[in-house]
Amino acid sequence: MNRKYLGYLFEVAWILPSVAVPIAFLVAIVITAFVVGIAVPGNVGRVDPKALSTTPPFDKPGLRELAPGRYEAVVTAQLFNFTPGELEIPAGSKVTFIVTSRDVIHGYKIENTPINMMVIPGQVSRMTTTFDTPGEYYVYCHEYCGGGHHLMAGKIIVTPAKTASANR
Ligand SMILES: [Cu+2]
Repeated sequence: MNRKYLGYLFEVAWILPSVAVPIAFLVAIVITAFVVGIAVPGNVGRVDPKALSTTPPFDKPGLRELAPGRYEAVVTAQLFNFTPGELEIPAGSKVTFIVTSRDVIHGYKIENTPINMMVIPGQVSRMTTTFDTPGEYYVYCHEYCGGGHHLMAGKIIVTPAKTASANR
């Protein structure tokens, strides 16, 4: 084997992966877009952040019972608090959080739960979880949003589930 041929092999060893890697990326994009159906947020769940006070459900933020044990929590984030700042939820409830921002990008994270969302003006963030353990859950903004960011917090109070003796 002469030196020239070795040099050629070395060249090919680099050219092949440098062609194969972008092709693999392209295939991954095509699969996620058309087979798995992952896409950037569309028009579904968009709102006008300046018109939240007249746009349902954000015109009435708070907790709504949809069915026994099934709740919907509508929350708005703004500099530097959440509305409502405090929510009381009976233990065992399944809650869907529907959150948007009035001004800049915020975060919505509830400690010890999977709820961890970006809150983007104009976009509605939605996530569901079940609260099994009574107690206080700290809610905080985890996207730096300005001078009062470190004060931007809320609270979820999970109350012990209603006992059988409760009136129906
Ligand atoms: Cu913040």
